[in-house]
Amino acid sequence: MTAAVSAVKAALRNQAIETPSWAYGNSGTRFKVFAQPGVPRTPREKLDDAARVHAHTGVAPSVALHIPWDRVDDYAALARHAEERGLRIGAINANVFQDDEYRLGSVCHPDAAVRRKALDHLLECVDIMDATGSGDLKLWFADGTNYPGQDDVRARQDRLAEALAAVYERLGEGQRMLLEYKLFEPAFYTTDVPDWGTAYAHCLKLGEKAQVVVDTGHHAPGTNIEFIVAVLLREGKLGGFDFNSRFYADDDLMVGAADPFQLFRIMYEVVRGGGHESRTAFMLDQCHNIEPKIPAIIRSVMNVQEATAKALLVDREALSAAQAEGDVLAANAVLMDAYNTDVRPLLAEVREEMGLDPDPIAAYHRSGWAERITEDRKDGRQAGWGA
Ligand code: PSV
Ligand code: MN
Ligand code: MN
Repeated sequence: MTAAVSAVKAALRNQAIETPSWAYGNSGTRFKVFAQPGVPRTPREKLDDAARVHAHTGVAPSVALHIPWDRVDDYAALARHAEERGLRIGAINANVFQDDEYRLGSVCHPDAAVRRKALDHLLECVDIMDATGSGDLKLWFADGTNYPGQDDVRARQDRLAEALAAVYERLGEGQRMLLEYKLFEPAFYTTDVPDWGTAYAHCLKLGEKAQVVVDTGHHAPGTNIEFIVAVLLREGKLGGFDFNSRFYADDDLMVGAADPFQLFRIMYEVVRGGGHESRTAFMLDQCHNIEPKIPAIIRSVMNVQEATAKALLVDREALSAAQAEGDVLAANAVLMDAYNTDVRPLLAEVREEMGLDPDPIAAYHRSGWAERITEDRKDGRQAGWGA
């Protein structure tokens, strides 16, 4: 094995892909949620399922929580439950979009009492980080307006900045605030954090513990996401990803399903910028509405691994030489050679070296877990959107 291949394998072994607790629960569109047999009823059961994903892939050691969807009385006990299964609690996602009071927004709401309620929730999420050992607070705001003139756009930015500063102050040693942007939805005219520029401007003012999250589904069609990734990494402001696929808007389909070439281009910029060796968080943010959830999450983890492997295989020396010579076709060919490499045998080897089955999905199907949870979880209310 050449030194280069062993370095690629080491990077693949060390990659950590975070799975979202909500992907294990029932989800759907605004038209229908199709319940599936065996779906978890509690945050603990979501962790039990996440442990199966980690057991078969070896690279999914943390689980993001969404509060209040994953509200429990004792968060330290929940973290212990994770630990006993070889997992840890990942990003705490604050949810300030589901209560009736948030009709006109949360931290940007015109009424100070609603803003206070939202801020209290964000601060509670930092308490939960303390209790679970989580290092990341993930903030996505559904705030915005539907009609021109509805509210003062600049005043809303001031309110946002005020809330973010209060949360930032509360962060402890080693804790980060990850600010997510989204082009539109649920607001249709203005969104208060619509793009990476707005998120970056707020994070820059706050300080080094504040970084931007790139959710791959949150851009206008045709946006060059890898360029955003390159710029944010260069500025030390790429906190992480919410990975998923989109064909139209925020589709939340499996990452790498719609456009594996885009995922490769993103991962190449991550590798190029050293993001795979830094604290950049590789999180999934997906919903599995019609497909079985655990195998879909395993497939998603594998898709990220495949794109990463291809990005790591790019011959950087040959690429730099072609770029320096202005040889457009040769430079493009270096990237395409890596993209067109079948990395599945390499990843199968990596898994075998980790003591895993080379085919995680087949191993999951053989494990009997799906049959077991279908039987064990017949009673009670399944977890799903809003629960
Ligand atoms: C919003 O569309 C979002 O991407 C945010 O990350 C939320 O936390 C998540 O979806 C909820 O599914
Ligand atoms: Mn997201
Ligand atoms: Mn989204």
